[in-house]
Amino acid sequence: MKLYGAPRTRSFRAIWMLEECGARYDRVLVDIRSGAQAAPAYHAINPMEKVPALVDGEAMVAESGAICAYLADRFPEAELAPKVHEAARGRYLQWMFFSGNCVEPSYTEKFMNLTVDGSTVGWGGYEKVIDVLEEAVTPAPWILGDTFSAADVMIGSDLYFGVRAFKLVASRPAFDAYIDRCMARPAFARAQELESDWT
Ligand SMILES: N[C@@H](CCC(=O)N[C@@H](CS)C(=O)NCC(=O)O)C(=O)O
Repeated sequence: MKLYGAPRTRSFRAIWMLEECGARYDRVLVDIRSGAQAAPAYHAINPMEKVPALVDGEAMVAESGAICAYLADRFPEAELAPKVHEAARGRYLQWMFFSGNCVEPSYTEKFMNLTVDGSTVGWGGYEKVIDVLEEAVTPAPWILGDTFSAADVMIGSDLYFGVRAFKLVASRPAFDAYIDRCMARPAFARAQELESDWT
């Protein structure tokens, strides 16, 4: 299994997930700061020419959310996703998709100081997304309740980057407590080390 990525990018989320799974994998640096993502060999892996991307035998997966979902299913023994017949699978999928469909565009809205009509845009607007995230992480400890899942890797990395790393999102007590819980996971700490030492 090979993870293609670069330091200080969304590759962090994929490494965190690989570490949660206990996967054996190689990290392959795609030097996006010098344009390596446009090489034809990498284009064949991710036509968007962005990182991260995962290659597992014949399987190729790009998009960090899809990589997390793929890994949760690929390593069922890690128990990072409710099974298909379990009721929790519904909320699990909801939060897996909420990250890319709502959190990401809401961060872009905030970062670019855009004015949007919340009932027209699919993500409902930045303030709404932040309020919904606060509600989601309040019951604790994890987004599905007692069980940590790939949905926490998605939402946890969104909040870690939004609140702590980029300080784009004003913190709230529920965010701080949730991010602290995420950061206390050994897999999160290993991912931080591996990502910063990616040469
Ligand atoms: N939706 C993609 C976004 C990936 C993305 O934007 N990656 C950035 C780094 S965080 C990148 O590769 N940028 C290089 C470029 O666009 O040339 C995902 O979640 O994987």
